[in-house]
Amino acid sequence: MARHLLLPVVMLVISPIPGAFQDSALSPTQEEPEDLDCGRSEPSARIVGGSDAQPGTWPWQVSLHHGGGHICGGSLIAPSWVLSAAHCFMTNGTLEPAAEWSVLLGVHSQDGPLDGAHTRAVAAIVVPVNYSQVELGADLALLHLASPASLGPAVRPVCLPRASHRFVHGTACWATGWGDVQEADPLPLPWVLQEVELRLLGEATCQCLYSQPGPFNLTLQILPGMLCAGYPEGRRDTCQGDSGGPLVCEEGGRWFQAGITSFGFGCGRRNRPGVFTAVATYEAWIREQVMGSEPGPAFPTQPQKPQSDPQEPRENCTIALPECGKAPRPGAWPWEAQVMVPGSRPCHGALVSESWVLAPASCFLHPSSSDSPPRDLDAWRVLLPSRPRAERVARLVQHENASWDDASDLALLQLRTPVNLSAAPRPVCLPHPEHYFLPGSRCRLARWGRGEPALGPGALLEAELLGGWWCHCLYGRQGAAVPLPGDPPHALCPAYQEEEEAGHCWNDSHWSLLCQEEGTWFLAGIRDFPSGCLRPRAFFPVQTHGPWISHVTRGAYLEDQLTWDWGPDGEETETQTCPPHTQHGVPVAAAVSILTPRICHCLYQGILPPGTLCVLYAEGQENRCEMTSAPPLLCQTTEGSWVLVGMAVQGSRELFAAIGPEEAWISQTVGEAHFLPSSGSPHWPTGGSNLCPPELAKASGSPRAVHFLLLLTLLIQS
Ligand code: 4AZ
Repeated sequence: MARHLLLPVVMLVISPIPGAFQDSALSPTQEEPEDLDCGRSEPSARIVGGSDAQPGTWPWQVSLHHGGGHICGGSLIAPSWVLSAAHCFMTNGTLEPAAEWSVLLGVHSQDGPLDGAHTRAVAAIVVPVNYSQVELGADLALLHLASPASLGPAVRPVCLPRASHRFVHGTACWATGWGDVQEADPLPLPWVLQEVELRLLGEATCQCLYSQPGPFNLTLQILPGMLCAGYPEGRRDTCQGDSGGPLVCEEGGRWFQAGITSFGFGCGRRNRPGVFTAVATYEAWIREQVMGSEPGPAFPTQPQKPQSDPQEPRENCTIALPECGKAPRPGAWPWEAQVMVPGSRPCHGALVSESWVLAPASCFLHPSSSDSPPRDLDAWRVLLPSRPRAERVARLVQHENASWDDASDLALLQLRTPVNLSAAPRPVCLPHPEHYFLPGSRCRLARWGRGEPALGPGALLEAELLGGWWCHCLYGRQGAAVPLPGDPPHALCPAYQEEEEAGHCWNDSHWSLLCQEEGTWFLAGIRDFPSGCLRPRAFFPVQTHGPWISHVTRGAYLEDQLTWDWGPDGEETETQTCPPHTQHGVPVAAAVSILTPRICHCLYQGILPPGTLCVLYAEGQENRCEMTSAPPLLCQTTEGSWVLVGMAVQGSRELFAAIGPEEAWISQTVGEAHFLPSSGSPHWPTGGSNLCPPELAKASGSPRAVHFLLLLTLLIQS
């Protein structure tokens, strides 16, 4: 057995199978007797963006059950062998016992009696010993069945490619499975096997696509032994539950298994094609495991070998130009849709795909019978930009919580005929649930729902998104945990400069919030919270509805995050909670101590202009001032008066410009300002000593470290 240790891939076996370890003279390239017909399916004959397969089309597809339910797919490669993915069987680095698994063969729908299907117990599971995690490759497993499958029209093995087999990039192949039809959206009853056509992508293209920006700081290396299939624009893909299932390509009238569904980033996303284990790479390993089995898997010679090694076609990955969210200029929204319902004012919504318009459900709910929308859809029309005629409506789907939850006041209208997407109409991009709109994102308003907006049609309020902490705590409950970046926010707060300058308060909720990332507009929020004139106003986030929208529309433009560089602050994962007394509209204060000029000078290594005040946040208050505008520094005198002592130095939460030196100028400019006698503001001699404790200079910016070092410094001095 020591011989195995010298091989590049060794195996892990949980229950040894006689025969699996026997030496054999069969060389990997030797022709087997053609006793096992493989890769043939009945000529009669989700996966994301797929459709129901016809029974008998994919007779090698098996379902692997554990704990009474479908977990992964697999493929029958010989009467006693099933090929699948290693990650299906590993928990915390250990293989699960084979006895806990069963293999369902010849299944079409997994609901109800499994007519014509049969089950086999698993005698052993074998995984390459160099498998550790999907991203590092070797994600394959062999299952030895306790007894051979009964072959028939619905149960047949697939052909395996030899190591020398070359699948040409761009070839249309098929993936199959019972996996989710969208991210976190399981295949609905009756659980019919799904099929989807995927194109093989070359390694360079795949690597390039995966290098495009995405929501997480994702670096994926496509390794030898992996292959990618899908489309740069996403939409059609494998998903959770399809893992272990086959990706097959037809050649010379036979189906060869090119890949094993392994992983990907999300499902159906643009620039994130599915990653598969390249079966041909593992010919030797597979042969070694199945040695001695009669009949074993078939590795037919490639029917028509490509002339030369397939070159990477000139598919570059510049597709990245999104098809959604591009507007010629702010306010000229190519997705603006007006739904015309006889007898009422137009309702404003947004085009989210070729066939679907998103709009408030409250536009269509009858006030007296709030749950039942009108059914006279024949008379409804939708006006879209640059379309000569109004579109007709085929279907209205309301959000299930629409009638009682303002945050879910949404409906989707399906157009009878899909529109041709071009510069206009063009859909708006929708955010995934974990989209993180960066504080400071540029946002605009777009009309939403029914009614006359208080502002003129030309009003184009530009806003800047405020930080989540501030927004959440202003509108949320005291003591509530603030959602971390990556968790859906409860509210989005844009700050509108024009509104603040104009000093007026427009108070209606006929707006949606559009936010821009790299020139692409996302529908970020709908109708504002009932907030009166409280500013900043808050919108209900759309991102929590992404799964519902993609489930209904099967192809709305849920886009990857385009700006994802959160910087060091964004990586903080500490839970933050709202302070106890957040009253609407009351500014949030944090307790600080003003440091002596010497410590201030030492902390910042003498780079500060004279008169700069340094502060130290009290324990637990470091995160309280997530403010976009400069906070003032106020001190309370012993008599109880509050004195303005400093103004924040831009970009810093620790440094303030002292007001004191500007006293003369302020007095001249604002005659009425009250200045307290000098005791009201701290006065220390300026000019720093050079005697700085060496550690202090390194500690600026880290409140805990400063606390600790200050304590140390004081102890040494005393
Ligand atoms: C999974 O979790 C999974 N889109 C499988 C395939 C893909 C993503 C996830 C590829 O099993």
